[in-house]
Amino acid sequence: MLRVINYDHQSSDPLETLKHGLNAEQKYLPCEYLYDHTGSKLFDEICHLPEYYPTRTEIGILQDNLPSIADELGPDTMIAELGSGSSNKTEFLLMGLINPSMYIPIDISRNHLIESSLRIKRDFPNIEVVPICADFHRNIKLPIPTRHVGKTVFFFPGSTIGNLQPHEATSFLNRISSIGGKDCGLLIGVDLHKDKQTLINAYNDKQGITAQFNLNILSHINSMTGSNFKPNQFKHKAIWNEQLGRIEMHLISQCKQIINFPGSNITLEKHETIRTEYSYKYSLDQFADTASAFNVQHVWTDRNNLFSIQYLTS
Ligand code: AVJ
Repeated sequence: MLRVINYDHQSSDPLETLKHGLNAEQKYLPCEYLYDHTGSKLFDEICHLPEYYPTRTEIGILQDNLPSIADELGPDTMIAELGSGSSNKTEFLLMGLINPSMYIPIDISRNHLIESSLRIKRDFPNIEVVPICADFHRNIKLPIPTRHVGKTVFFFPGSTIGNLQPHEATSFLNRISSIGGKDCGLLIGVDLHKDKQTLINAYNDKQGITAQFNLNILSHINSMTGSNFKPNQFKHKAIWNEQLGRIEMHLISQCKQIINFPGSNITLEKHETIRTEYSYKYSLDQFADTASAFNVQHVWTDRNNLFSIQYLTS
């Protein structure tokens, strides 16, 4: 039996949010719309690309440092994973920890959530698995454990934090710390600054999978709203914004075009862009400042300092 905790958030009208972004001075679409069924499959492909270093580097750091990570987190932990998806990295973590007592995957996608919860339950019969179906950007409460547990530790891998602007990341982590209550921990994957070419290549792969992933957001918006974006009238571009320390993904309009969008038409000039994602990269100092609700306890990196896994406590 799997007990699923559900949140039906009165989320703000998605049409209004999309319309707002498409009428802004720099047009944008919220990056969560990259992940419909096709988008999630393309993202899985991205994670295996030779140019896309984050996934394999993060898994390597996790595997190479399990005893040290387990030692920092302590025994009997309750692990709450933010945006658990298919919980791919979780198994490595749970395998290394000392007698973890509870696993709480939190994800908006019900199918992913149930499928991965059942898998973790089967593979770790001593761990109580209590999935929460919710948007972790909204307010949620963690279940009260049925047996004595050690620390409550949020697991937030993948450098998903990089999608937020640093000031948004600060308030997001503040909120996470208050959900966790006093003395909670955060085990987080944070992508690091590095040479420009490595960054550009990671978001402009040779096979064009990232381009497909980016363009797919338009098909997703079309099927959600009935709009008529023509993906072949756009080109993918990812740039490194040196000053702000972030990769920006854009879709460049190849001609002047007018899109029918429910309630309003959207005019795009030739070469005008729609921004679809930020991916911020951090120095260790910058991240410590950004995560001001927490204190950094330990940072693990790979030998090339491409990526970090960090343990922080409130
Ligand atoms: C999952 C948000 C961390 O920013 O690297 C990969 C998403 N976008 N290629 C990232 C992504 C383009 C990824 N995050």
